[in-house]
Amino acid sequence: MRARVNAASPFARKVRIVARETDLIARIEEIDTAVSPVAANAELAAANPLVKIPTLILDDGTTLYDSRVICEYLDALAGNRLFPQSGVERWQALRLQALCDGILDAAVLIRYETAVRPEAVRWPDWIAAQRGKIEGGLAALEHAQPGFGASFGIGQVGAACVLGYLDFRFPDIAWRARYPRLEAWFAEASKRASVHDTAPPA
Ligand SMILES: N[C@@H](CCC(=O)N[C@@H](CS)C(=O)NCC(=O)O)C(=O)O
Repeated sequence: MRARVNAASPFARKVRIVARETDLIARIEEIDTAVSPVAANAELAAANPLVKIPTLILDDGTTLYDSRVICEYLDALAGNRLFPQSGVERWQALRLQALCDGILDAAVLIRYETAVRPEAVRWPDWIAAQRGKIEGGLAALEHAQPGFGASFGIGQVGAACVLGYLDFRFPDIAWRARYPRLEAWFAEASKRASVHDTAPPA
């Protein structure tokens, strides 16, 4: 399998962590792929009409996207270690994943608004509203459902990607000052090889 990813992408990091947690990494070639929301990468476009990473290309040429689909596919291949298969645990895990993906959506939108959109047409209200979603999401994560810290499943994969991305792109958010439980949890989670080895560039 080939995975189109890059070291800065928090969504790609979800897949990179899952590939390591499931021990499938030896079967996956990670291909560093540059993306821009305003300049389509032609090679990536051939595999994914949405021109986004992560994209997984299976050995038979089938492509899978987005991060949720790829993570669950890899986990199924490995015998379901990270996605509970049924019951309340499954919905809690999927909701936690959705919460983390939503925080990342808001953060990536701010990143594009501030790093890609020309300064003359930036929209401060838009940035503030997305920032509000990040704060609301972090508060919900801090008080997440019972069991958040007790295991490492797809929700926790997402949380590690959120906190790592905020440290990488938005140090001004200084989330540790307001979310002590997340701080303690992330310190522990960062010791996992899958999290440590996929950290964004310093
Ligand atoms: N919902 C998607 C989001 C993926 C995404 O937004 N990836 C970004 C990089 S972090 C991307 O490829 N952006 C290029 C673009 O928006 O055209 C997923 O979970 O995989």
